Parts: sequence; C-alpha cells; structure tokens
Amino acid sequence: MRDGVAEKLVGVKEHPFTRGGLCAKVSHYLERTYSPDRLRRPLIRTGPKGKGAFREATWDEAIGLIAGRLQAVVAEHGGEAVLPYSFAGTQGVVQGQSIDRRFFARLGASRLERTICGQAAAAGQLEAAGTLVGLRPQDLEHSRLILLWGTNTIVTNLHLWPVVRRAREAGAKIVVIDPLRTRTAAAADWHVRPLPGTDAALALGLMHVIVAEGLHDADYVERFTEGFEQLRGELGDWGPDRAAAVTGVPAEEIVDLARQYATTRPAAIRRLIGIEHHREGARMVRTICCLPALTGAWRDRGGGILGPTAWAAWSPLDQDALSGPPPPTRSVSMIRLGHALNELEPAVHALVVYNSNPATTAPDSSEVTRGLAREDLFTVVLEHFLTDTAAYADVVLPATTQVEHVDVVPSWGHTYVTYNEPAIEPVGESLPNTEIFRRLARAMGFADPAFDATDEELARAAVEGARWPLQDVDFERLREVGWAEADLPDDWRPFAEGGFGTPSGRLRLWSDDLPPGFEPPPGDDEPLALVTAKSAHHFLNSTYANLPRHLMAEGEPMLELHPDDAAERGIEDGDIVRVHNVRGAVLARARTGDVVCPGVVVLPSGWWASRSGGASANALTSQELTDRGGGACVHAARVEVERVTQGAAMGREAASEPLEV
Ligand SMILES: Nc1nc2c(c(=O)[nH]1)N[C@H]1C(S)=C(S)[C@@H](COP(=O)(O)OP(=O)(O)OC[C@H]3O[C@@H](n4cnc5c(=O)[nH]c(N)nc54)[C@H](O)[C@@H]3O)O[C@H]1N2
Ligand SMILES: Nc1nc2c(c(=O)[nH]1)N[C@H]1C(S)=C(S)[C@@H](COP(=O)(O)OP(=O)(O)OC[C@H]3O[C@@H](n4cnc5c(=O)[nH]c(N)nc54)[C@H](O)[C@@H]3O)O[C@H]1N2
Ligand SMILES: [Mo]
Repeated sequence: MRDGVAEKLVGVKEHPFTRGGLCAKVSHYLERTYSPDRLRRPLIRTGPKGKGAFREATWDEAIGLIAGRLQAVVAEHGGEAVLPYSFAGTQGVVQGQSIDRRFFARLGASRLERTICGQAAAAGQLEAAGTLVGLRPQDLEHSRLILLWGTNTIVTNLHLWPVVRRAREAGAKIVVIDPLRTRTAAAADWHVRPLPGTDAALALGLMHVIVAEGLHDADYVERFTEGFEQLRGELGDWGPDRAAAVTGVPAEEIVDLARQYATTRPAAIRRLIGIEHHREGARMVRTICCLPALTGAWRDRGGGILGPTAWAAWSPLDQDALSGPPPPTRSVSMIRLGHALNELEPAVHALVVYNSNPATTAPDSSEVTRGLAREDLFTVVLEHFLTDTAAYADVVLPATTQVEHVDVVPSWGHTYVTYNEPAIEPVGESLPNTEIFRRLARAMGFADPAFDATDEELARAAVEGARWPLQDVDFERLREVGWAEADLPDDWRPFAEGGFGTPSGRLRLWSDDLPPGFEPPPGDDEPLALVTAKSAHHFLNSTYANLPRHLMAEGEPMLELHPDDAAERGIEDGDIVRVHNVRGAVLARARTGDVVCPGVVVLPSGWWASRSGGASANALTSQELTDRGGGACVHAARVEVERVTQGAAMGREAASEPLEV
C-alpha cells in the first residue's frame, strides 16, 4: 500500500491450506481492480441494446431511474415479472447473498434456481449417501490410490495439487479419468479415457469386476449399505466387454483399474463437477458413489470420496441470517435464461444481473442475447467491467472488487472460511453490492430494518449463527487471523462406521428412484461430442477474460480435435474452423493432437463473444437440464466442424470486427 493505492497482492504463507500460493488468475488481481477499463461511474444506455453506448450518470439519477422502472413493472405485471440473476462471481456471502436476497424477497420477485454448478452432482450423491459430507482435502495425503475423476486439478483446483503430489511422493498412484488429455492427465501415472457421458458404465464395469472377483468388503456392505442384491443383479449385465464397448476404455484396463481400486488402501476418489454436466450427470455421480461403499474404502483415513467442501465451509454459515426467508414466488432456472427471457409466461419484464455474466456463461447464448436484446425488457447489471451481458443493460452500476469491500468468503475447495477486510477505498464511485441494494430499497420505500444491516453486521451474523462444523468459529478471532478452520477431528473418517445421511443411515447401493445405471443418450444429428471444459488456465469462468495479461497468456480460443477427424474434414493444425450445430456457430483455431479421442472435440469456456470472433462455447450448448438437480449439460453438446481459412489470424484482432459466422 502507498498513498491509499494497493501495490501488491500476495498470498499469506501461514495459511494452512494455500500456503501463500496464488493461482495464475488471482496473482494479478490488482490489474483487475485498477484496470483502465474498470467501471467507475453508473452508466445509462444511449444507443441500441448490446452496442455498449452509454452516458455517465450520478448514483442518485441511476438509482432513481431503476426504482421508478421496477415500481412500474411491479405495478403493471406483478413482482414475479422481475428476475434477479446472480451467481458466485463475488465469491463472498455478504456481497453474494444478503441484502440482495432481502430486496428481491420484499419485491416478490421470481426466485432464481442457482443450479449451474454442483447441484446435479450433489443430487446424485444425496441419492446414494443422503449427505454431502466427504473427505477433507488434506487427507488425500494419506491415500495410496487417487482417482481424479472428471476434474482437471492442475487447472481448476491448483491448491489440491501439492497434496496429491505429497501423496505420490509417499507412494500413491495417481489416476485421471477424463475423456481429455488435460494437463492433469498428462501429469498423472495413469490416464483412463472414457467417452464423455459414459462414466456410469465405467463405474458399473468396475463394480462388476470387484463383485465377480470377490474383492468387495462384504462386512462393510452388510453392515453399512442397503440394496446390494439389486445392485448385484444390475452388475450381471455389465461385464468388462460391455463396459468397454460403451466407454471406449479397453476391457483389460477396466479389470486392472477395478483390481487396483479394490485392493489398494486407502483409495480416494476426487470429483468436482466435470462429470455432472451431462444428461445423466446426477446418475453418474450416484453410481460412482457406490464404489467406496462396496470396497469399504470409507474405513480408512484418506479413503472415500472428496467432493466440493461446501458442506464444511459454506453451507454451515447462517444462511437465514444473511438472506432471510425466500419469497413464495415462482422459480426460474438459471440454466434456461434464454427460455425465461423469450418464452416464459407470464413474461419477465425486468432483469437484475450481478456477480454473473450470463451472456457468456449461460447455455445457449444466442437465445440469452436474443432475450437481452428485447426492447421491452428493463435490464440492470452490477459489474466491474462492461461484460457482454452489461453491454445489453439499460443501467450499469459499478461494483467494488474484493480488495474494496467486507466479506466472509466461504470455500468449496478446502475447509477454511476467510474474512475479507477492505484494503483500499472503492475505486471511482464503485459501491459494494450490499450498498447498491440498500440504496435501491430506500428508493423503493422499503422501510424494513432488514435493509439497514451493515456489511460487518451481516458478516458477524453469518459466522455467529453458523452450524457444525463452523459452530465454534469466533468472529473477532476470524477477523484478527483472517481465516478459521472447520472443526473436524484430526482422524477424519466420516463413514468408517456407516452413519450416512439416509433414513436408514446406510449407503444406498440401490434405490428405485434413481438406481445406479446407464442409458445411452438419444441419437443426435451432429457427429462430434463437444466438451466445453474450463481449460483456460487464466480465466475464472468468464472473469479475467477481458484483461490484457490474461488474454495474452491464453492466446486465442482453440478447438482441440483428433487428427483422424481433422483429416476427414480436410482440416490442418492451425486452420480457422467453424464449429456449429443447430443452435449456433463458433470460430476457433484448430489444434490437432492427442488431447481428444476420435469423435470428441473441446472448446474452452469463458471467452467473451465480443473478444473472440462474435460467439463462444455456449453458443453451441443447450438449455436442457440434467436428470436431477437442474444442472446444465454444457459438456454434452454435439457439433460438426468445417474449415474456414488456412491458418489466418483471428481472436483478439477480430474482436472489433467480428467475423461472419
Ligand atoms: N460452456 C460452459 N458453461 C459454463 C461452465 C462450463 O464449464 N462450460 N461452467 C459453469 C459454472 S461451473 C459456473 S460456476 C458458471 C459461472 O458463471 P458466472 O457466475 O457468470 O461466472 P463468471 O463468468 O466468473 O462471472 C462472474 C461475474 O461477476 C462479476 N463480479 C465479481 N465480483 C463481483 C462483485 O463483487 N459484484 C458484482 N456486481 N459483480 C462481481 C465479475 O466481474 C464477472 O463478470 O458458468 C457455468 N457455465
Ligand atoms: N482456471 C480455472 N479454474 C477454475 C475455474 C475456471 O473457470 N478456470 N472455474 C471454477 C469453477 S466455477 C468450478 S465449478 C471448478 C470446476 O472444476 P472441474 O470440475 O475440474 O472443471 P471442468 O472443466 O468443468 O471439468 C473437469 C474435467 O471434466 C472432464 N469431463 C467432461 N465430461 C466428462 C465425462 O463425461 N467424464 C469424465 N470422467 N470427465 C469429464 C473435462 O474434460 C474436464 O477436463 O473449477 C474452478 N476453477
Ligand atoms: Mo462452477
């Protein structure tokens, strides 16, 4: 800090989990905070929607305008004609789910189903285990076999990688199960490559071998699970040959993996959300959850499943004290924003977006932007930058970044909560989300004291009302130290003696509602499976995808495709290709190699259409929901690819002049 200006952002070495490490995205966070492109004043639209023509306004004018328009919408169409749209952009609970939620509840606005990240997998795990509790990340150090199942740890979860490495140094074998040869797969001991969306068949094949060879833990199964006989019946059809035919993983490899998984102790499965983004995303996770119960892996420290740690360091915070009760209004899926803006009845007339950039991150982006372009839709966006979503707003409000506001930052990658103290004064006239919603509430005449709570009071309430395992976190101490750990016993083996969250306390190896199993997806016209993974190392979804350093590091959007698929289409490495299906088309540079198998292609998600040739990955994905949990099938689109030009320049050069797609 010098003269009120932050000069350097560093990780705290004493932090027990991150140990001072910052990922490639956050290590230059201050470039974001002080970027010349940062929004510094409220903006009011002066040109056509989507063109980014705005004039500056005072806060009073902007707030007054919004309050007037919202009041008019509510008076004419009712509260449900207003739709809030927000996600985890801000990372903290105070700026992410407090005064904002109270405001929309008071308004009687539609509720947003925030299901784009993790809810499908959670639904699958709940079906099997009845709880989201799982391993503690540090305990992977004790594991001797680690299956990184559909997660690209080095890119998306960097802080777990040192734990994985320590386990490996102590003799653990690291297996990556991923259709793509990711950086993580390349760094592992063994890369198992199922076709996208077929993991349930892989898990069934593994369980077939385990049960057929008597490698399951009969005592654990007997005492702590239910439905073994039905599962065994289903497994009868899943010999390694059939599993191999469905997944593309050779039968011998399935047998080998099954034996190693069942006989190596402790054996851990690490999953995040890569596998949930498929039609049967919940069922895939539900099926995988049978594995550690079948083998009794839960008996060991470092054995079992490690999923997101929100159960330890997020959900226990006092959600009611932050958000208040949700209104009894209709709910709208965030995955189907395109539908909500274009087709839903009664119609949405006002949209308020914050902590999210749906023009880029929501599926089926042509439908999203078609909705955002509606002249009769009143749109407000709270942002740091003029994102592709903000470009469609009627009013854009400048929000503070993490170094400018108070927050309690939960985690789903480790078991610590963090207190965020502002380091600098807000840049320009930016305000915390909370303060923006307070001002809006006042302007709308909401006199309720619920809108008077300060950020610090909200933070305190979230922590003081927290449940297990955050119940003992002391707010003053959290503020002083900066972080606090969930209170879990040193020897954390949550299900060594059963105790699952199901009514019987047993893990459900079978349930009629959503049994372990695999259905092939319905046939599709397009020949290639598209995965839209988070392969951009320097973006956090679409965040940072406008900053020079981060764009420079990523280069341009690349379509990875197999040399055979390329040859069939006359495409050579470095050519510009058009990736298309019925929903849209995206331009990318082709890279041929062994990242994908034949029949599979990959586009990175997160690129702004305005900076990458006019469209990005979600132009190709659909608004279809996963089987459970209302998730997004963003790794399950199908596409065709054709060559546009030989090796010409595109990407950022094309940003101002979008190529015709
Ligand atoms: N195709 C495809 N689509 C995907 C995914 C995928 O893998 N493939 N992944 C999905 C997943 S897992 C997720 S989590 C979603 C994420 O989708 P989004 O929630 O839209 O995430 P971001 O793109 O990071 O956008 C967050 C925005 O919040 C803004 N922001 C940050 N902090 C604040 C703040 O304090 N106040 C305000 N007002 N704004 C703030 C940032 O500037 C940024 O523009 O995307 C989903 N979409
Ligand atoms: N650099 C970076 N880090 C991030 C993010 C980011 O945008 N950029 N986003 C953050 C967020 S919001 C989240 S939710 C996490 C997500 O973290 P991850 O779950 O690790 O992220 P994904 O890229 O969605 O998926 C991981 C892997 O799943 C694979 N996959 C896709 N379909 C299948 C399948 O059917 N079977 C199998 N076995 N694998 C499959 C993909 O090929 C991909 O390599 O990352 C967080 N970290
Ligand atoms: Mo996510």
